[in-house]
Order: sequence, then C-alpha cells, then structure tokens
Amino acid sequence: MTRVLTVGAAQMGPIQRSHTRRDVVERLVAHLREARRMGCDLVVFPELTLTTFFPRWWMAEQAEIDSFFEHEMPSNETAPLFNEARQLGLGFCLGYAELAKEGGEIRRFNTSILVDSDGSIVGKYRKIHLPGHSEHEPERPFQHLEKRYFEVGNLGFPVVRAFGANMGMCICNDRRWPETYRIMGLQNVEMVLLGYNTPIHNAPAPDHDEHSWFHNQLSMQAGAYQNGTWVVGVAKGGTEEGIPSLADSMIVAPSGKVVARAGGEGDELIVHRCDLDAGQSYKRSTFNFAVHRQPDQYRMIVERKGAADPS
Ligand code: CDV
Repeated sequence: MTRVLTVGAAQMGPIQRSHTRRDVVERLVAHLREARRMGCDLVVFPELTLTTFFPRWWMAEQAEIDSFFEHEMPSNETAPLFNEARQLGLGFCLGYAELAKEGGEIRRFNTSILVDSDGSIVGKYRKIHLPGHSEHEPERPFQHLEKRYFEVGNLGFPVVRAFGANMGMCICNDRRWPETYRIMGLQNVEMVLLGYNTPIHNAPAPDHDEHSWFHNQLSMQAGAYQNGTWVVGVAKGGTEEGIPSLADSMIVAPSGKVVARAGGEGDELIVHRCDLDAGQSYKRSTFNFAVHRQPDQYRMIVERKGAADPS
C-alpha cells in the first residue's frame, strides 16, 4: 500500500513589528483552512513564525528581547491555532522563539515543534547552526543577532515517528550544512521540515546576494537527494521592516527534484502529495549507507589532518 502524506508548505509574507501575535495567528488559521480544502494532512510554517524577525535589531533590555519569545506553548495567543488544527484534523510544524526553564535556569532557543492532528506536540527541535554575530555591529545595514539572543540547540537532530513516517526538522541556516541532513539520514528520515528567514543581503559577503535563490535551492536539493528524503522548505519572505527576504518556498522530492514551488512573496500555500516510499530506491542503492559509507576512513583522513571527528 502506498504511503502518501499530503503536505502544505505555508509560506508567510512579511510580519512587521507592529503586527500582533493575534494578527499572525489569524493568517496561520487561514492557511490551515485552505490546507484542509486542498486535502493536506500536515502544514509547515516558517522559522520564528509568530513575530517579525527580531534578531535584526540590537536590543539591550532583556524584557524587550523576551517580548518576542513564547513562554509557553500553546499560550492564550496560540491556542486558537492548536484548536483550529485539531478541529480540522490537521498536523502542523511551527517555528517560534522558545523561552524555557531547564534545571532552574531560563534558556532561549530558536525552536520548531511538530504537532499531531490531535493537538499533541510529538516532536521538538532547537536550532543548532545559529548564524550572525553576538555583538552590536552598527556598520551593518541591519543586525543578525541570533548568536546573542539564542543558545545553540541541545536536542540534536531527532527523527520521530509521526504521520506514518520518520520525520525530522531543522531551521533555516541548518539547511546549508550537509551534517544536518546526514545526521537525520542516518536515522532513516523520510521527510525534513524546515522554515527560514533569509535576508537577501548578506553583510559579510555581499557578492553572495545574487546567488541567494540558487544557494537556497541547491542546499535543499542536495540534502534531499543525498539522503533519499523529502525536504519541505518554507519561507517568511518579502520585505519585512524594509529588509527584502527570500521567499521561494519549495517541496523537494527524494530524487532532488523540486515538485512544488511558491510563485510570490506573500502568504501562499503550496501543496504536494508525497509518496513516503519515494526515498527507498535511493536508500537501497546509491545512498545505501550500510554498504557504501566509510566512516572509519573519514575519521582517519580527518585525524591525519588534525581536524574534528566527522563521524
Ligand atoms: N535565519 C537564518 O538562519 N538566516 C540565515 C542567513 C543569515 C544567511 C540563512 O542561512 O538563511
């Protein structure tokens, strides 16, 4: 029997600083309703979905920074999203800034959760590859202070069984790193859900700006093909607080082919019926890890060069 999961990549247009969580949740609920009409099982929202992309500003007051974080999930403001999804029988993946209390300490992460159609949280991922810088760099046209506002994720790259598949998550900059996909590939991942906020201007390397679209697509296609997995990449795009950001949300098949792609920069749902077994032929042949990978060799090569252990 074919295992099919119909996935909606719910691209968001800009969220300005003046927009409340209530405004945003209304837009997310509209996405859910359309997804239901289009036969989706699962809807994927972007990174830091609930607010504007706040790491673009230097803020000295912790209370101001914390106003962008969720102190509980669901909260009063996000409960309507959970309720609507449960009523529609839809699962969703949501990125948000998480303020957690762990071991008596307050910790802050850039997080994604996977929520089952009964409203229960069945997976959590905390972003590992935090881009940008940790000090104020006023010479930049805008800041990228993820390294200041978040800690490096402490959950690894977990793959969970949900929606009848092996599901993984990563967030934005993670998609550029082959390790991200491979660590999940080694856990037999079948679908990777990822959201992003990617300013088109890259202050440390402005010559990369014109390649933004290509690098986005290249990273996701390579990750999908090299691990025989679906990749669902979802943007918060358009011009947010004056900063143009990449849209170009896409669903990539295990072949590496793009099978669905957003056409605009605003709120837009793209949908694909994903055959969850489509990765099997890649996992059994070219990327049969048990047969063809050579982790001992990789380790020896890296050790000879005195670099880090890649295994
Ligand atoms: N939110 C991100 O992680 N953005 C980075 C930018 C800074 C390059 C990205 O990799 O898209």
